[in-house]
Amino acid sequence: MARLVVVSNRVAMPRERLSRAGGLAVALREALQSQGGLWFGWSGEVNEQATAPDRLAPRHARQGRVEYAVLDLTPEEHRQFYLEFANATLWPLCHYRLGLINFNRASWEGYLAVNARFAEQLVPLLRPDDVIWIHDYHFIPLAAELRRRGVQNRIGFFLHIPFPAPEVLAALPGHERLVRDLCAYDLIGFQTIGDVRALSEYILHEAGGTVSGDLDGADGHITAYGRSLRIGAFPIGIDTEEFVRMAVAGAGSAETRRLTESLVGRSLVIGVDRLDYSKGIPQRFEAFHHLLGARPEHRGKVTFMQIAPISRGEVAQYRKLRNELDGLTGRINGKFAEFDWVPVRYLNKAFSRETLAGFYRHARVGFVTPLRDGMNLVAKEYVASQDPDDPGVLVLSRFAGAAREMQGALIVNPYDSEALAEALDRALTMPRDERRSRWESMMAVLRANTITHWRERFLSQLRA
Ligand code: ADQ
Repeated sequence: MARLVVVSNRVAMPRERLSRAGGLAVALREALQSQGGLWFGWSGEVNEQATAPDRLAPRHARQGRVEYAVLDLTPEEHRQFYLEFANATLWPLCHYRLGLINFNRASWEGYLAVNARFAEQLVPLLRPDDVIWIHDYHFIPLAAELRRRGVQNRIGFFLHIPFPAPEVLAALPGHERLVRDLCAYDLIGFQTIGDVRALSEYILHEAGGTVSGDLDGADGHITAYGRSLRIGAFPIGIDTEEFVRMAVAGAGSAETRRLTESLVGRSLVIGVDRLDYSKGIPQRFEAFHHLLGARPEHRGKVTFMQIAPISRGEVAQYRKLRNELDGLTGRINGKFAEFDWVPVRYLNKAFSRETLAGFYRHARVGFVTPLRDGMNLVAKEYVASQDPDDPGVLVLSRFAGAAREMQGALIVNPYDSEALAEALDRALTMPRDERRSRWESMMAVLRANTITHWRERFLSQLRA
């Protein structure tokens, strides 16, 4: 079988512990191991000494059948490509937050230049029959840069975050170039049919291209800019059985026991996210505030625990969110806490996946309220971690990609804090039979669409 080449912004190097790296890294590494391959991307390092990018050669490692090649960024590349264009322009754009976009031409040029440099340094490592799989918004132009350098291999792209509607995308100066470059791929995979439709609309109405085939069946065809390619929805999954196993093990861990003891019989509502404004965390806090105000019977009986490690701390919008949440925590606890009960526990730290699984299993409610999310794996992990006999309830935003599959959840509008509070009340008082039947329907989906299925579906489509 032809070699697989994976390109992603962060590469999980051989020595990195995968318990921290997460399900996606494990799935990609498995695919590379089984057929042999190369994993290429940013090392995660900024080389302070390097001012000229062309002097930064890739660093190589090898483990089993997998080769790794990673590149450092110069301080300027890191700022323009990563902090500014990827995370302060594309990220808010794709999450429908036009008001948060920070666009400047220098960072756009920097983004294109890093993609060109990565292409330049990847080309000599490629073999003619390699199948190339590029991940996420950092590398949209990479295939086009490879094509400019004569690469004719199959190249697939998977976007982990939402693809915005054309009216939103058109707010980005340079959107034409971005979509034209996107069409250099042979297959584009999105999380949901909504994202597929958004690109199709753009192709039809902005690019003057054509769209045909079965969009719902993940077999769409587009022609535009002199190229023809396939598009489809490939909703990402989790390693469901591994989560079931971890949740059982995690539930018996010292941490989960300490958590359970500290709750002294109170119900737990849990939120777990990177600290990101797309996740709707302030709305969640407001909803809990509403619940305690409108439903006094829950006071002293429910604890809300939000786990949110700091992410992208160098970007201004993220610092602002942090201040907002610090304020909300203080306000809610100041108003409702008793000498023996604190309503909100807010933690800026990460936990191992096993500990999280144990916490999820103990939580009566999984509270997942993003304002926009490509998929949201926490929602799936929460469901997989439940005790089949006495499962908790998932309260899930309609704007998470996961809402299309997790129909057994209480689906909510995260902008409506009062409705969120009502959903929390309903979840906290839901009879066991209803919890079970909802959980079983979601678990069936998680067993049918694991992360391994996702990877294999995408790769077989790319090879076909
Ligand atoms: P993210 O925005 O990072 O991913 P998500 O899908 O929720 O969002 O994945 C987060 C992962 O990190 C989960 O596996 C979760 O368990 C883990 N995690 C979160 N908080 C943690 C904590 N405090 N400690 C330890 N682990 C934690 C992007 C897109 C999503 C899409 C994924 C995968 O934004 O929409 O689902 O990629 O495609």
